[in-house]
Amino acid sequence: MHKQLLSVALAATMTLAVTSAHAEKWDMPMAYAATNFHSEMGVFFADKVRDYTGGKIDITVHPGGSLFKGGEIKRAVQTGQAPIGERFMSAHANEAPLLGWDNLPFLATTYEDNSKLWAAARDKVNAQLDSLNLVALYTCPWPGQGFYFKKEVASSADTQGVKFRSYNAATATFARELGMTPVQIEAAELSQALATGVAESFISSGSTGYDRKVWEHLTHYYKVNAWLPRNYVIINKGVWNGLDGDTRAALQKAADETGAACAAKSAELASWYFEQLEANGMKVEDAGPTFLKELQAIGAKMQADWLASVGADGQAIIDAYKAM
Ligand code: PCA
Repeated sequence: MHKQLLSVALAATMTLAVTSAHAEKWDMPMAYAATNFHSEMGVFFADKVRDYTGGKIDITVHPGGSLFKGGEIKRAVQTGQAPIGERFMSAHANEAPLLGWDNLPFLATTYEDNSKLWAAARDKVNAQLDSLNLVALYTCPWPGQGFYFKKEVASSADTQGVKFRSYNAATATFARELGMTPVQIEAAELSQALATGVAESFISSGSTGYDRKVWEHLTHYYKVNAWLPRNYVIINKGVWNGLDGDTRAALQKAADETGAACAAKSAELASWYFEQLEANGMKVEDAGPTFLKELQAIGAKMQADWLASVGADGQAIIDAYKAM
C-alpha cells in the first residue's frame, strides 16, 4: 500500500478504536409501563445523555420490568449487574427507613410542597444511598395517592378483610390499620393480581390505575392525596466515580433537566388520569369525611412510627421542611 494511504488507513483505524473504547452501552432497567411518563422520561434522559456526552454513553431503556423486575432493580444496580436503573425507592424503607421520607401521609400533598420536602430530605437521602453503593441522578414524583376499591367505601367498616395490594412497608401498615390484608405486588403484576383475586384494593395514583386498566376489575377511586412518592434513577457508585469529570457533568445536566421535565409532566397528567378512569366507568370521588378522618389519624401514627425508626435525621428533615 502507498505509504500515505497506509497512514490514512491507520489513522482511521485508530480513531475507530478510540471511539469504541470510549463508547459505553448501558442497559437501564425501569419498572413501569413503557407508555408511563416515568418510562418516557427515561428515554428522554437517555437521548439527552447521548447528546451531551457526544455519543460516549449510549443508554438503552428497558421498561416494564422486562430486564429486571421492579423488586430486583436496586440490587442489580448496587452490584453492577446494571450500571443504571430506576426504582421506587420507598419500597426499600424496610431496610433503610429514611427512604420512606416521601410516604408520610398528609405532610406534603402538592407538587410544590413535595419538591420542598425533597429539598429538605435530599442530602440525607443521598448519604443513605451512598451507603448502599448508589448515586441518585434524578427523582420524579408520582401524582397524589388515593384508594382503589371494587365497592363504595365510606369508612373502615367497609374495608375489613379486604385483600390489599401494597407497594412498600408504609402502605402495608396503612392497610392493616384499616383491617385489610396486605400483599406486596409490583405494578407490572397488578392487573394479574386483580384478575385472579389476589388483591381487590390498592393505594396509588390515577397513573397506575390507568396503565393497568384497573376498571376491568375495580369500580371506585377515592382521592386522598395522601403523599406523592418518588421514583429515582440511580447509578452504581463505582460506575459514577469511574467517569471523567466532563462525562459526569454531562450526565448530571441531562438528569437535572429530566427531573424537572418529569415533575412537570406528572403534574400536567394528574387530572387527565382521573378523566380516563371516569371515561372507563369508574367513580372518582373525594374520600368521604369519616374515611378521611380515619386516614388522617392513621397517617399521624405512621409519621410518628417513621420518626421513631429513623431518629434524629427524620426529625431534621421534617423541621427543615416546615421551616421553608
Ligand atoms: N404508582 C406506583 C407507585 C406509586 C404510583 O402512583 C405503583 O402503584 O406501583
